[in-house]
Amino acid sequence: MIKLGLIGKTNTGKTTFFNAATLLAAEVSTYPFTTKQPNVGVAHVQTICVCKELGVEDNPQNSLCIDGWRFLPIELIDLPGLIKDAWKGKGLGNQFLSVAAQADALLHVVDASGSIDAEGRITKPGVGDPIADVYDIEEELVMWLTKVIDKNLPKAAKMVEARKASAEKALTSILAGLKIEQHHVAHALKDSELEGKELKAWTEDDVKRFAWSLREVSKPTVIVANKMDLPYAEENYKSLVEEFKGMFVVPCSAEAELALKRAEQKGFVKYVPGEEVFRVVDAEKLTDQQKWALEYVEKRVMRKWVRTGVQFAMNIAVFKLLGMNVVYPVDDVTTFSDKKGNVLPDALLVKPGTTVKDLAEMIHSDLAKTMVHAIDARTGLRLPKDYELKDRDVIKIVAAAERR
Ligand SMILES: Nc1nc2c(ncn2[C@@H]2O[C@H](COP(=O)(O)OP(=O)(O)OP(=O)(O)O)[C@@H](O)[C@H]2O)c(=O)[nH]1
Ligand SMILES: [Mg+2]
Repeated sequence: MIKLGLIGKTNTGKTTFFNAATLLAAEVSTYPFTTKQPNVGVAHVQTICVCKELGVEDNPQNSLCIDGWRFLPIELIDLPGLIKDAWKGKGLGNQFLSVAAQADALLHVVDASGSIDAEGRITKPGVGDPIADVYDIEEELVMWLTKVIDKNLPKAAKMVEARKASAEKALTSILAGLKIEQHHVAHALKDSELEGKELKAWTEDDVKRFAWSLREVSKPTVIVANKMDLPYAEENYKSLVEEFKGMFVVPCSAEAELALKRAEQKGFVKYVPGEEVFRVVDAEKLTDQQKWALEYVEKRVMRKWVRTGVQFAMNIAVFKLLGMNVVYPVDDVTTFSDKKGNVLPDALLVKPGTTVKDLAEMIHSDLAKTMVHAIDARTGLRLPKDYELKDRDVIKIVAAAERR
């Protein structure tokens, strides 16, 4: 399953985001460092389902379909707030950074209202400096990565000397535990202009440059500008967009999303996460406080920022940064169903470049061994094993036994 990690300073709203996205009740408070252990839960990314286009009523098994939106499961990891010098092992720094490294992409949550001070304590909005906060956390990640590379570089240099591996392969092997792949290493070597340089000749500065670049390519990151419902957030959001050009900065109110999800669960409102509207079901039943809260969300968040940003931030990470495609394996190309008659039962997230052979492998290793070809269910066309899957493909895999 694709993993997204929530990182950021303490009190920026990571756990609130996590709770809104997974609807689990993990501890939230205004005290710094409330989260002591990583929380792991299942959230969903959202895409337009193929059911409407194909004119069928689906019954999803591995995912959900709500009003024509397909929600696919991903893993969300809520990390304890990072502190300055976490990379030196302060607090439980090292441990948390290794958990962050297991993520495919990161959501960097920042308090856009500036209502936390440099130490992460809640103060008045407008006091804190969200841009500096982002840089502080980035610095921690890079310093930690630098430390890991530094420590293992002699090992990689030895592998190269013994002609056991190229520099690229040797570096990949020492970084394997951090979900860093060879193409990331190749990219970072090029970016940091270290392609031809012998590993044993690397200076401290080389290692740091390489770590910066590796951090960027291996852990694509969305900046989540949270607490957009508070004063000062709009100005800070604009500065964040200006400062981090080339990155996605998503305006967000995790608190608003949580309020809407809870109201939806109680049946007070009709709300599809990520949709730009919510509707009060029965205004009579609401208490004054609930009415006030929903009006606050409507006025401060939805009307101004169109959406709460929680769903949007996860969608951006998975579809824009990681470029994932969604494919629908089926067994019957006329009814688009599985053997049990479930229509469009599964939707799978696949990396760009995934072939039908890889898809067969994802479904079952035996299927990969016996497959002969695949069929595009929309057109009935036969697809070779090395056909690269596209977004929204509906695919039947034909195995040897059922060849006609
Ligand atoms: N106004 C407003 N407050 C928010 C929002 N999101 C979170 N908060 C508040 O910010 C405070 C900190 O939230 P948490 O979710 O515990 O923050 P955290 O980043 O997980 O903190 P640590 O676990 O200590 O690192 C709480 O009082 C939340 O209610 C938001 O969108 N708007
Ligand atoms: Mg927390």
